[in-house]
Formats: sequence, C-alpha cells, structure tokens
Amino acid sequence: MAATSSSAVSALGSAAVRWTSRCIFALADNRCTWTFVPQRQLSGLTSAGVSGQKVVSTTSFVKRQFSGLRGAAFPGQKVVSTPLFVKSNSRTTMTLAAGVSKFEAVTMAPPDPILGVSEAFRADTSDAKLNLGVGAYRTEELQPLVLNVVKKAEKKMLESGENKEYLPIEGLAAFNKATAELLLGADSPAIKEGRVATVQGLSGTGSLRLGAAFIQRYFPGAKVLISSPTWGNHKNIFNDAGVPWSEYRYFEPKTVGLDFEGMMADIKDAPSGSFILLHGCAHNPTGIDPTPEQWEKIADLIEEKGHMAFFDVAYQGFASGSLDQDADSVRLFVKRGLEILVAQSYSKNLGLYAERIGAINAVVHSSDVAVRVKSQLKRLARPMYSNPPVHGAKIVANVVGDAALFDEWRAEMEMMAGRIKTVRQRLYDDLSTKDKSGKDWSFVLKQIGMFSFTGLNRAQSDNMSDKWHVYMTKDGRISLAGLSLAKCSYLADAIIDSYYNVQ
Ligand code: KET
Repeated sequence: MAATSSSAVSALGSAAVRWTSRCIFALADNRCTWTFVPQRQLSGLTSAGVSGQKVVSTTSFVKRQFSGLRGAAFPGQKVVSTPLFVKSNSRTTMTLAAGVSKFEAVTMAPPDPILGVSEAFRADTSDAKLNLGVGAYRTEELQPLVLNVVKKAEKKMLESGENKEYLPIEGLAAFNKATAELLLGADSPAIKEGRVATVQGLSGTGSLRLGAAFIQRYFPGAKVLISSPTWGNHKNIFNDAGVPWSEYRYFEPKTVGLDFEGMMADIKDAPSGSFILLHGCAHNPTGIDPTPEQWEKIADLIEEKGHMAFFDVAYQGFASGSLDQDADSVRLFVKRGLEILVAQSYSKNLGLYAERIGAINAVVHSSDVAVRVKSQLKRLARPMYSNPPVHGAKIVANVVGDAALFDEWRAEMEMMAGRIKTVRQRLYDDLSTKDKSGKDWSFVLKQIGMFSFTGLNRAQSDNMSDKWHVYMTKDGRISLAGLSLAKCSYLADAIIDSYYNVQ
C-alpha cells in the first residue's frame, strides 16, 4: 500500500499527521515507511512544524508523528527494530520494520538510461534481439572486438615482464605524454612550453569527474553549461561533484541539425566565467558537430564572455576516421591561446572500454600555473581512488609510442569508422526503400560517429524493445556500432513500424 493522501494515514487510526498532503506513507510486508516532504518554502528551515503550540524542528516533528504510527502499522506485533531515520535532500524518511535490515529505508535506484539497456537486453531470450543501446563497437558478427594493436602491445608488455607496482597519483608518465600529444599534436607549442597539466584518469567518466571536482573546489559557484541533449551521464557527474549546471540549446528537431543561434544565445547569456561543456567531436547523442566556421564563432564568444571551454573528447578518430582532424576543435582553442579543460577517453578509439583509461588535461597560460593545477588535480585524485590502473595506460603508451603500432592503430580505427559508415548507408537505403510515404530519412547519413539520433520518442523506443527486441536508449538514440549489415533490414522494419504505428 502506498499513498500520498491523508486517507491512508487516517486509516491507521488516531495518528495525528498535520501535513498529510505532503506525506507519503507506505506499508508493505513487514515494513512501514513514512516520508515527509516539506513544502518548498519550509525546506531548509530548521523550525519546520508546529506541534501543539510549540515550534519544533522537522526532525522531531517527523519523529513525533511517526511514533504515533508505530502501533497502528504493526497491530499485535512486537516491533523489534528501532526506527530508521534517513534525511536526503529535503525529504525525511522514517522506516520501521519487524526484524529487518538497517538499510531498509534505502529505496531502489532507477536503472541507468544507457547501461540499464544492456541489462534489459541480457534478460531478453529472443533470437532476434539486438543491442543498440551502449556505444560499444561490435564486428559484423556482432561480437566485441579487441584490436590487433592492443593484442600486440599486451604481448610486448608480457614479454618485458612488467611489474604491478603502484603508479604515481598522476598516472604513467609515458601515457600522459602520449595522450597530450595525441590530443594537441606532437609539435604543440603548449606542450613544448610546459603549459599542459595532464593527469591520467579513470577513462572519460573518471576524468570528467576529476575536472568537475576541480571546478567545484577552485571555481565555487561557477556554472557548467551542458548541451541539450547530451550524453546521459554528464548531468550526474556535475551533480555528484556539487557543480551547478544548466543547458544550452543544441539540437533543432525540425532540421535534425544544430540550433547554432540558440546555442550561441545561451552561451552568451551565461554568467561570465562559466564552463562550457563541448563535445570535441561526434556529439553524443545527436551525431551533429559544429562546422569549422561555427567552432571559430564559439571560440570567439567564449573568449569574449570570459568563459572556459571544457571539452569531452570520447570519440577522437571515430568521427572522421582521422585522429588529427577530430582534435581540430580543441586545437583551435589552444592555438588562440585560450585556457581549456579536456577529458579524454580510450574506450572507443582503442576499444579499451573495461580498462578505464583516459586523462584530464588543463591547457593553461604558463608552466608555473600548469604545475600548480596538476598538483591540485593529484590532491583531488588521491582520496578518491589513490592512483589509476596501469594496464590500459601501458597499452596506450606502447601503441602511440611505436610508429608501426601507431600506423596499424590508425588503419584499424579507419576500419571501425568505415564499418559504421557502411551500416549507416545501408540503414538509410533500407528505410528509404521500405518507407513509401516519401519521408526524408537522410538525417541518418548526415549524422556522424557511433550513433544515429532517430527522433523516436519514448513510447516508440519502448515499442522497439517490447515488440521488436531492439534495445536502444529512450532518447531515441541507436548505436550503429552495434549494428550489422545483415540486421539493417530488420531494424528498418522496426523503426518504420514504431514511427508510424506508435504515437
Ligand atoms: N563522454 C561521452 C560523450 C561518452 O559518450 C562517453 C561514453 C564517455 C564520455 C565516457 O566513456 P568512458 O568509458 O568512461 O571513457 N559513452 C557510452 C558508454 C557509457 O554511457 O558509459 C555511451 O554513450 O553509450
């Protein structure tokens, strides 16, 4: 039983609950949970309730009301546990149960919008099932791929008998050098002048999180502007780091293109000194990037407003197939002498998803500042996870540091990017041939990177999984990296059915 009204509470008898409209009461199994949600104007106040004539705190008010419910919740039963009392944000939850866990008040978290899709996929027993949720590369046989260069680098590492000592807090020096060079170019003046602070991170996510912690500590109150829409985890990262954020317009559904005017207007309106989170290339989920001319204008505006760009580079090499070209946006800012933050990931371009290898870079005005920034990034990392894992770092350092392996990597990356382009084309062809209505599906071809942003709404996405066993994120994104040529026709049928037959 769960209710938000006074009836559920009064059904329990005489328990005097003053603000029943703001109380959520639930009684199930051996558990009685009572959540108090203060009115907006009351939240944050210590004196939140009036019991009798006395002003009491929220805590004691809730406790007092709750003890009135005890007897009614478990009539005739001896209640053995002491009430659990949990405060979270403005909510106060009390749980009372007969002989159960002290964690009883912990509620069920919702599934992750991206990784939760893989869980649902695994639970589906249909032979037709297709996982287009997570952005992870699969072969034409829909199997995960370990790149040849990775196998070669690992063989080298095994042969040289490397040890498992702790890395320094900032990570493997050879990796940090390689990753900064890959991002900014080996001949980058910023690197030569020692103006780049690089710290190895726990892949893109961990690097973004470290960057967010740095903003929280050194730019308290500064806001981060995030594109709308964006990768599903960005908001969580800044929320958990306690960094305020808001959104800037990015996607224009009518044109299935970039809302450049909206984007510029929102960046302009942000308080000076904001951080503008930009996808370095292959924007996730839309697959739409600004043109080189638009990037220039974005840099102009960020400079003019005294903002700072925070790049998320998770797909270097995956947008165009060229590592250099995909770093153009970042390099443009550096060439102009702008200070930036950049999080990098090797999950996609080297297929090192589970190795958790990436980096946070700060490109700053002087080597002196770079040294200090790096020292503080290390200081933030130490209590979080102490120091990063070594295996992926050594793979990257070996691949980037060896001319032959580096060339082979580029070829393998082109192969992956090429396969995605081929399925993109086939999906477009199938959609255009099967759909007789004349709808223009060419947006599928215009989008770049791993994904296609289909425009399917939540109900239509549900139809894709429920009826067709095609798993995708509920924002309408499909990962073409998880699609084979053989499955394109089936996918086109599923999309057309969902698009026209579900509202
Ligand atoms: N940034 C972006 C834009 C991104 O899409 C991802 C991963 C990451 C960072 C972080 O990846 P990491 O493995 O931490 O380096 N995106 C895919 C996987 C995920 O959601 O974790 C995805 O969108 O499917």
